[in-house]
Amino acid sequence: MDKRNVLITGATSGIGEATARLLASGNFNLILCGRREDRLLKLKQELSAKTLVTTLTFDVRDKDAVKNAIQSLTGNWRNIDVLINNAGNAHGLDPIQSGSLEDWDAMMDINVKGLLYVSREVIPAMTERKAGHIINIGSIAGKEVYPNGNVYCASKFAVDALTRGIRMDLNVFGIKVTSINPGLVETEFSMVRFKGDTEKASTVYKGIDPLRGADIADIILYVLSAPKHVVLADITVFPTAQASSTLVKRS
Ligand code: NDP
Ligand code: 8X3
Repeated sequence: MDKRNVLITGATSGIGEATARLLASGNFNLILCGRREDRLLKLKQELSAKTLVTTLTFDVRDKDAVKNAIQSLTGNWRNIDVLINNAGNAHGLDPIQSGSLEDWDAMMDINVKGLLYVSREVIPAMTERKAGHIINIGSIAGKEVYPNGNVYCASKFAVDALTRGIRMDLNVFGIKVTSINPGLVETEFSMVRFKGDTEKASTVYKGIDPLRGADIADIILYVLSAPKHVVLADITVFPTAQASSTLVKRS
């Protein structure tokens, strides 16, 4: 079987980077995306020993940049078989009455509109070829709201709704759509949420054995390994210590 071309947004750290590393050893060519070009180039250099890798540096908030980047792909790279919409973050953890407008804009613009811009650019070639697989990285925050999670939760609820809507619209084309909804994964996520406050960030994972990016990568590989007639539609995954957004057993 020919190698599949996989476009991963947010490949510069955490879940996206771990997924790139795992898929590089499989039957996949990689289009790695993110804003931090130095990291993309370093990863490309490393993974090129295993598979074909190209990089696209853009901010998913910038619709022209998204369009230009994806349209700059040439040759076989234009045939994107798998789109992994992973780029995203939480910004802040504040009650609604004192939340920052900049944080709210960032979450809605990146997690929701960014996912839409990338999807809109990639999907038409999939519908033309009547083939493809879209994997959206949602969150348990897109299934349950938690205190002070307000806008981040809203952005991930939107991702959940979009995943379902995209699945319906693309059903006629035989395109698979999967949503993966993790609980606590130790990545740069909390460093971003708490704006570089290492103390606050490490508290999130204190007393538990959290998920790692590599755990989500394993699930993505499993999802991509299913036979043609099988789609894993919606997966929620927790570390064993977690039972819901708010119920976590800490030592
Ligand atoms: P990281 O902070 O480690 O990774 C986030 C990635 O998103 C980075 O590669 C970053 O790249 C990219 N990104 C952020 N903003 C932009 C932007 N404006 N334009 C382009 N790329 C952007 O966090 P995770 O790996 O944990 O997060 C990945 C996904 O998983 C997110 O959607 C997150 O909501 C979701 N998630 C995470 C959980 C967790 O507990 N960690 C749990 C559930 C879901 P760069 O900065 O280079 O642009
Ligand atoms: C990330 C998981 O619980 O921090 O989406 O919102 S949580």
